[in-house]
Amino acid sequence: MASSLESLNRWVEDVARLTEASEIHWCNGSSGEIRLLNEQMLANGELLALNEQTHPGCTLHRSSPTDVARVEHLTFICTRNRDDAGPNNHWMDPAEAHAKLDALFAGAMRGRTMYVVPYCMGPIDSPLSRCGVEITDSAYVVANMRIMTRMGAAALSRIEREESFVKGLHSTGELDPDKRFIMHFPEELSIKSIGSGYGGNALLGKKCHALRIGSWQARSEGWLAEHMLIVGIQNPQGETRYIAAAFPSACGKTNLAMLIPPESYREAGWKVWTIGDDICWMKPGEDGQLWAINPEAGYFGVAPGTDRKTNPNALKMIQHDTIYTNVAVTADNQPWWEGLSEGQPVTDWQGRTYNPANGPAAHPNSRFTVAAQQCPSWSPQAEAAQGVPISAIIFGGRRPSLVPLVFEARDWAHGVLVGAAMGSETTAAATGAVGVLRRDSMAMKPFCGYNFADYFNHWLSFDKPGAKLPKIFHVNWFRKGADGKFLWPGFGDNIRVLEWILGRCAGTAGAEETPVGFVPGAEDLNLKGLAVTAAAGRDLLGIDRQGWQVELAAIGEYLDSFGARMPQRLKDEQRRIAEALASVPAKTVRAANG
Ligand code: OXD
Ligand code: MN
Repeated sequence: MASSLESLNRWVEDVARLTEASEIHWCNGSSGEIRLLNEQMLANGELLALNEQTHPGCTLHRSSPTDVARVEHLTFICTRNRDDAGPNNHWMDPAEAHAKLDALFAGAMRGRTMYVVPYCMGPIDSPLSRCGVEITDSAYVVANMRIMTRMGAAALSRIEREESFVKGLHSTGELDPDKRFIMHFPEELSIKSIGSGYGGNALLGKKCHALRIGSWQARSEGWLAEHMLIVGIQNPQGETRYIAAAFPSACGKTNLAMLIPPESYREAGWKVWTIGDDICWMKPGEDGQLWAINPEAGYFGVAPGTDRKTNPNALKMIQHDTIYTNVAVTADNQPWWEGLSEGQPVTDWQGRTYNPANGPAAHPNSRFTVAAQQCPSWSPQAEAAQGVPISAIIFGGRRPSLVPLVFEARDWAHGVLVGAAMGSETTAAATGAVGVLRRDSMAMKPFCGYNFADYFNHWLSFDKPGAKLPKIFHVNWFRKGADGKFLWPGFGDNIRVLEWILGRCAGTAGAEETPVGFVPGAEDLNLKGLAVTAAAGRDLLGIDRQGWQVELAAIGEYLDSFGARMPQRLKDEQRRIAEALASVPAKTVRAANG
């Protein structure tokens, strides 16, 4: 018996019998254990050593070329009632899903070691944290889980104390895309994933547990599991305020979480602290504020584009003790990816001699896995059991037109609508039509474990007497001018927008009231030292009434697409804004405190 928890032992035995694993290894998370696993993987080629002088402790994993990303079309939410999964998810009946997957798991670990990985999502002593156990036949998954979660003996003790955990069963199977499924059973708090060794499909603590099962748990227990970064902004007075922000992919979440302020701000005493770059769990505290933790202990970040200029903190962070996946390597065995200004690739992500005719040297979704504490801007508050109080929630998307640089929702219900309506426009850089808007409510489209209509209702439910909820904002770093160029410099200068946001929270920053929300006037934002012309400023902060009327109609259609479960309060909010746009004269009203 490996645990004092009978239900855990029984499950492990059942899985071992079904999969015919040749050995069972209970992971304790010790440094000796990981050293041995790494030695084994280096010996069998699952990991390759990188240049020990320039990148001490770093290794490279090359995945199967057909197994390089999350597979949304093979990801299912299996609830008894199909409507509980909602139109935002692929659904399968739980009995059918279990039968299908158990047939694939039968004998899947023959000749393989089955690792039992107890883990805790969040600080080990936090009441906000939740635990799980992943069974996997991949040593690479174990090594990644050890970085991304609090894994091992301490997590097992908590599981035994609480007698409750999320069950995740994973096998790389045959790595056959036709036999690949990521199934979630929220009513049973369990996950079954087979046929992929890729991060989001195989590190079950991350998207599967912390978001899909987590969002379900959060609804039943009164908290929120969100696809958000958490960042602390320290002002010149030495006060730190925390912001949680949701963006769809390719909108700079990791960069914002690790932002380095421009020199003038640094000299004035501004500092940015990183708590998390991908997932945020928030719960109302006794004081009515939302308190947040990052359930993860590491970053599983996209390598391409990471450079001294875009994210110097990230580049420093991944210089040592990092697992790289599907990057290219240089002649002297250093990791390399597109967008890295130093070095030249000689071997591509598939291990072939680099030839530009074969496409990029590093896979566009190549990754680094690294402990959060290695980030130069890592905040010790990331370990705080009570979490950090959230002053502002930001939603954002890539909107080349219409949507201003920043606006503030007038209240919580309006903010929920802003999050529900969130989306990104496709650009010329991607295949397909340009300027097509894809709605991705709260950046949770691939990750919400239940019906979006119920999810919006859950968000609305936080607005109750005694609640001291954060203010909600929308930002758009990607607004373009008539010449097709970005109007806003972005990156470190985004702190100027965060300063306004925190000023609004403190009641010190001015704004103009418009039908779509509170927008800063040019004089309300610190633009000192920026080459933003007055005309660009007007474009960045202006409200095009006609354009917004079209947008509101589209938002109304989107809400209606969820049918009868869509909360009336959200529809009323959409109607209120549509009516205000139709009736309010184009002039705006100044408001110091909103
Ligand atoms: C994602 C990720 O795909 O964080 O959102 O990996
Ligand atoms: Mn993510």
